[in-house]
Amino acid sequence: MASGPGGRVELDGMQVVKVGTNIGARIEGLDFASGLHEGTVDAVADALYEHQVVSIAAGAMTPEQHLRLARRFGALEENKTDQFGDHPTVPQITVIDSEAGHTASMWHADETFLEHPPLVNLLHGKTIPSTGGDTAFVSTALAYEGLSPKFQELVEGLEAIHDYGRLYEQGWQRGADLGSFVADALGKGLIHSHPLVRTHPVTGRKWLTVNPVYTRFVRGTTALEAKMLLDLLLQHMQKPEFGFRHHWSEGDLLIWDQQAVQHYAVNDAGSRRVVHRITALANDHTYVGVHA
Ligand SMILES: O=C(O)CCC(=O)C(=O)O
Repeated sequence: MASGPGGRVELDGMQVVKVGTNIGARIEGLDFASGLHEGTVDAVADALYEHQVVSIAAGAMTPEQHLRLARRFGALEENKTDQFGDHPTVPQITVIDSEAGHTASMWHADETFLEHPPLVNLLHGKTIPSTGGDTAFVSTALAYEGLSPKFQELVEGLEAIHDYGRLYEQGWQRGADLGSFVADALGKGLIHSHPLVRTHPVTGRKWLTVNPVYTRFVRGTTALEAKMLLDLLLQHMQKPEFGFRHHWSEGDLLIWDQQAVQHYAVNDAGSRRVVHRITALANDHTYVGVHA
């Protein structure tokens, strides 16, 4: 591996180019058509952990190539969500199609109501809109590092409850008729307590786990304290300096580290947008997904 000008790192023709000051890199020089060597796949993983979000011009990457790269990061989730679509032949691929009304225009980390939430998402851009439809990110690691030492100390000892029902509760609150969905979601028992601060197993960086979609309350605090604390942390996380926005080109493969960022699918596509998603879980866990 060699370092070149402009912060570039090269391995077997692969180049990593920073595209955001604090997070985000573009991987260039890979030829998906001829297949990736094991060392190159590892170098993609290294780039991901360093930059938190990476994109690659993957062209007409096949589902098999998509699956192979995703397996580098863990066991693959099988899609069973009522919010997105199924792939006709590959159960691990989730189809997100704006024409079918699929959207995830809210800040979130995926499935944090699980004991072991997903680790990495890999989205392949199949149909890209003429304008809009970006995917936006904020770094939960930078957000932690941006807190004052006194606040870091305060949040380190706390745990929060994340639950699947909260997703529907928010829709219900906005006026959609989702009361029965909340009851159904709560009945599934998809609810877990997580420390507010976790340490990334690869990078060793600390990151904030709370997100506006699934985090319900902070344990051992009053309702007002929990509300104020969550509001403060979630607002703090939105500092533009912690963020990065990917503007899609057809064939892009966008990979992000769920233990380092939260994401938001900007719902302003000027024409149809279709992306195919694969989600990697920790290797010793399997889960049939239900959510956004
Ligand atoms: O469509 C996107 O850009 C992101 C979709 C999303 O939120 C997800 O995969 O969890």
